[in-house]
Parts: sequence; structure tokens; C-alpha cells
Amino acid sequence: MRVTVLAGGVGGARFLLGVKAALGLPAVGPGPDDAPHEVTAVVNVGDDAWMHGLRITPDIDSCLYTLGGGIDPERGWGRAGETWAVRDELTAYGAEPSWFALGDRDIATHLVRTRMLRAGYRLSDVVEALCHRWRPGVTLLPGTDDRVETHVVVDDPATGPQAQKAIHFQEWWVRHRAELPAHRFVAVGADEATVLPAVREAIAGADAVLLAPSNPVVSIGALLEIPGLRDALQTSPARVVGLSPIVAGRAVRGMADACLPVIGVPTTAEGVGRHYGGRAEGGLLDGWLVHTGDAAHVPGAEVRAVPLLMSDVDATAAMARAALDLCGTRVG
Ligand code: FO1
Repeated sequence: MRVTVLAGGVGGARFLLGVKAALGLPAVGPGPDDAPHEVTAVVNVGDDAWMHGLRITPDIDSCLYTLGGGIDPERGWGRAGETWAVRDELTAYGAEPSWFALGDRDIATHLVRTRMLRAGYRLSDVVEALCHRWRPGVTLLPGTDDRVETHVVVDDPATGPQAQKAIHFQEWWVRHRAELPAHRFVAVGADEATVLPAVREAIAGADAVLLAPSNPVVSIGALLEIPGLRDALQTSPARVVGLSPIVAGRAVRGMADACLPVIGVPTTAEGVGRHYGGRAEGGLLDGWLVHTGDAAHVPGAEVRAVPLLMSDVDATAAMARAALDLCGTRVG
């Protein structure tokens, strides 16, 4: 069976562990060469940024490290057993951005990536190269090779009472902890970007397509800003099933609650399901999974309620099985 998953960072990476386990693959690391199932993860690049002259791709790295066994489990980003000598030295120099911490081990990944990009390789080539080391057991694809970055429009009182400015998503998310009132999100570069051809193929050739319970605005939503991706989903021969990241009116993790109001979507499982839309009504979803106890009516999509807390790999695998079931595919 071929399963294609649209994913963001920490939540997406953890969900992929469950998808692999549901398919009988080792959650961490590569499966056997003759495994009957294949997983492709289409990963958000909207969080990507230049910091200290290095290209950082947080969501791709969270997937690489989580599925490759190198993630810091507490933070959910960056490397386990990290040290911070370079960050401390940068701080001593007063080098900005001082609010974004790069660990010593993690920096090696950014150095390899930046060097390859500067040499003319595409981001997808870089990801493939990094996968030789991390062996995540899934095909990891950036949504696009083009630079499409999420920026956030906020007030700029220093310039004038009505003035606004756009800051990079990481500045809003990490520096301001998503607490600075946001007017809107902008996908900078989207108008000149194209979806990665391998992403189109992974969706067109899949037996099941899943939208991970990642942030619907700045993870899945940022992917959907890439021209061609929404169309690939809407024409997918396989059923498309999403999992709600909102449980009992709150984001299970991350700060999705800070993003949904900005785009006028209620912070409810139904609100997010309707935002994606039922495929029979011109939206994306054939099925929508909500947490047990949450009710949702999404016109054009079939809704089912199952436990949706990724408390461990077994619980996450059960979520993935329920999603594959709703796709009409059975693992066996
Ligand atoms: N998140 C933080 O809260 N503070 C940081 O200093 C920080 C550094 C960082 C470095 C590399 C990386 O891959 C991720 C990093 N993150 C950090 C996480 C990241 O900002 C966000 O959580 C994701 O972009 C949202 O998915």
C-alpha cells in the first residue's frame, strides 16, 4: 500500500511514527527492503528561514530526526544530547537573531544543507542526501524546491499608529511566542513557486492520502499555498482523510489556537474540517477524523470520532489505522 501524508513539524513527525507502526514498519528507522508498504511525507517548508547565514528547515529536520532516532523528545525539535557552545559564542558577539537557538549538533545539518544549496542543489536533493544518514524509513519530500516562506503581518507602532509590517514566521512564533496580534499570514514566494513533481506523483499514485493533525494554518495551510498542491489533492484518485489537531476546542500541541482566529476559523474540530472542506462540496476531504466526544458536521465529507491523542506510538498507530480505514484501505 502507498500512503502519502501531508505533514508539518513536531505533530507531523510524531504522526508519521504512528503511520509506519500501523503499516507494520519499524516506527523509527528504515523498514526491510521488501516491505509491502510505502510511506511518503510531504513536508511544510513555510517555516524555513535564513539564520546566521545558514538555511534552516525546521519541519523537515523534525521529521528527519524523529524518524531517524535523533530528536530531542522533550523539545520535539533539534537534536538529542545537544550542546550549545556555538549559540553561547554568538550571544557573546551580540549576533542576531539572539532569540533563535541553534544547537551544535544541529548546526552540522544546517552546514551540510547550506553548502549543498549554495552549490546549486535543489532542496529535495538536499533532503535526499540527509536521508542517507537518518534513514527515516519514509520518502521525505519538501512541498516545493522553491522558497515559499510564511510571514506574519503585525502592527508597526514604531513607524506610525496605522502602520503594519511583515515579520518572518519564526520571529512571530519563537520571539513573540505567537502572542503579537497578527493581521494575516502571507506565503512569500508562492506566486512564483511550483509543487514538486514528485509530490504530485506521490499524491496521484497513493492508495490513501492523509492530512496529519498538524497546524491547519501554518503547516498544512502553508503547504496548500504552493500552487498545484491543492489541485493534486482535489484530483487524487485515492480518498483524502484529515485528522483534527483540535480536541475539545483546544490545540493538542503547538499554538494552532493562535493561528486559526487570524484566518477567521473557529478553534473547533468542525471549524477546521469545514475550513479544509468536504471533497463532494469542492473541498479537500473525503473523511475527517475528530476526537471522541467532539462533534462535527462537514458537508461533503464522512466524519468519524476516535481517540486522537498521540500519547505514544501505539495510540498514534491506532489513529493512523482509523484514518486508513476511513480511506477505505485496510492494512493486512
Ligand atoms: N523553537 C523555539 O521555540 N526556540 C528556538 O530557539 C528554536 C530553534 C530551532 C532551531 C532549529 C529548528 O529546526 C527548530 C527550532 N525551533 C525553535 C522550533 C521551530 O521554531 C518551530 O517550532 C517550528 O518551526 C514550528 O513547526
